[in-house]
Amino acid sequence: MANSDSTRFLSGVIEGFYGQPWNPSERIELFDRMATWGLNTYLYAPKDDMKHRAIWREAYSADELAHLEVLIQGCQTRGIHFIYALSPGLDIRYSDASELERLQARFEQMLAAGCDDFALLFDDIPDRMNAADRDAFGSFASAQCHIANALFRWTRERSPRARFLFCPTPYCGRMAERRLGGENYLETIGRELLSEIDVFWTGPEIISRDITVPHVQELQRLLRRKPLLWDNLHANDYDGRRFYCGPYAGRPPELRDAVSGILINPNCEFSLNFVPFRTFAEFIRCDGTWNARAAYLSAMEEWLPHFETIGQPVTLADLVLLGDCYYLPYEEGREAEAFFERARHLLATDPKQWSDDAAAFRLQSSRLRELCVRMTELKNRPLFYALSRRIWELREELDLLERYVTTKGDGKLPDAPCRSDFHLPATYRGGMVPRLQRLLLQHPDGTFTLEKAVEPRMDTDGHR
Ligand code: GDL
Repeated sequence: MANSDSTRFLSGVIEGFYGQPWNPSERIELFDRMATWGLNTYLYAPKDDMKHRAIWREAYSADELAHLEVLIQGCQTRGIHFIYALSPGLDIRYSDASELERLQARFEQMLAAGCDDFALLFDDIPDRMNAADRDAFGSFASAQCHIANALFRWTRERSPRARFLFCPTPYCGRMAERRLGGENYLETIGRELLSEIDVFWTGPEIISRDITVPHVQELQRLLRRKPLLWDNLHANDYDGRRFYCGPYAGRPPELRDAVSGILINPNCEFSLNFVPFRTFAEFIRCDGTWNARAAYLSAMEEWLPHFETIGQPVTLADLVLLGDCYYLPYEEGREAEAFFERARHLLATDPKQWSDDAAAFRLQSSRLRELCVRMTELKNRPLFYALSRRIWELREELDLLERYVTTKGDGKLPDAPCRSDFHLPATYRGGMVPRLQRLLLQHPDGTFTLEKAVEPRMDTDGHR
């Protein structure tokens, strides 16, 4: 691409999650927002575009290519890097020279479509080598460097200022500690991967709560280059019940100087990413301190017009309350957390100690519940469809809690147990997954034990 720049700080979005890829109009809307908000990179890497990963050797059809061309042009006219990624790691034979030719053929097609910048991703692949590859290269890291370097050189001959990105097999601190990819994997990458190639990293974890400057500086020493962050903070492909519309948080602004760029891989549902994109763009250009909550509140104000309804309007206070219930992976928003604590207090204490708590709880709960219902009136239907199943579930839980608190407050427990005609066994919290979830109990330190109900019963002498 004419304005491609091999040293520019990359900031932007990775479409890099599992599940249904975004559609053409969502991607163009993304580019518009990125251009307005000053983000410069879009990485095309949807795990379930089959030709990106599962059948990476197959070329795109004319129709598919036409769509990609529109995207490439859409980026170019807005001054955004369009980077095309392939993930051949599921079944590539590193020592077979014809595999490199296949990768080249795939890039060739994309070069012809106007793409200049590329990525080769080796995340989430089997952590073992076949015998021929082991004999040829000795290690996973060497095999991957060999193929990436060869492809990089080939690409630069055709696109001299191409940006070229690489995702290692261990791509976070925890994976490196577990020696994923083999001994000295990252050291080998640092030594053998050409220095012009950027290396992705997701932080201490796949989903990192915090990413500090010392953490990436330590990695920089191993990799012999500044890492490029692949930030999964707002990704929700690993849990279908959640989404994250909280702010970009847990990363200090100084981090920007310690990395070669930051790209965020967000919620699968495009329409739920307004606040993540907006706050991330603010973070990229902020100077000095970063106030995540203030950035969230201001982005929520900008998001509010998307919540126009055919009936009673949604207010900013409503939206913040709802957004706080779907904030960040490790943290609820302030109002949701306070609401949760109040509910917990009511369940744990005697009604005599409640004073105004029950009334306050009921008021807030019914407000939230009513808000969930009002979402059905949203004019923006894609936004409603993205929300609907999750907020339906929230509504059901609120309804049940209100019933329980009322029964408890009336002093009817335990003689007249709490029941609800809307929360019946099997249709409520039923199904194989919730049943399996109930078998094991996870503790705050991450360990698992048997749920009480399935622990082997003790005999009368205390033996199992
Ligand atoms: C991952 C995957 C990513 C996925 C994310 C969240 C990387 C490099 N790869 O491990 O595709 O969306 O977790 O589930 O992050």
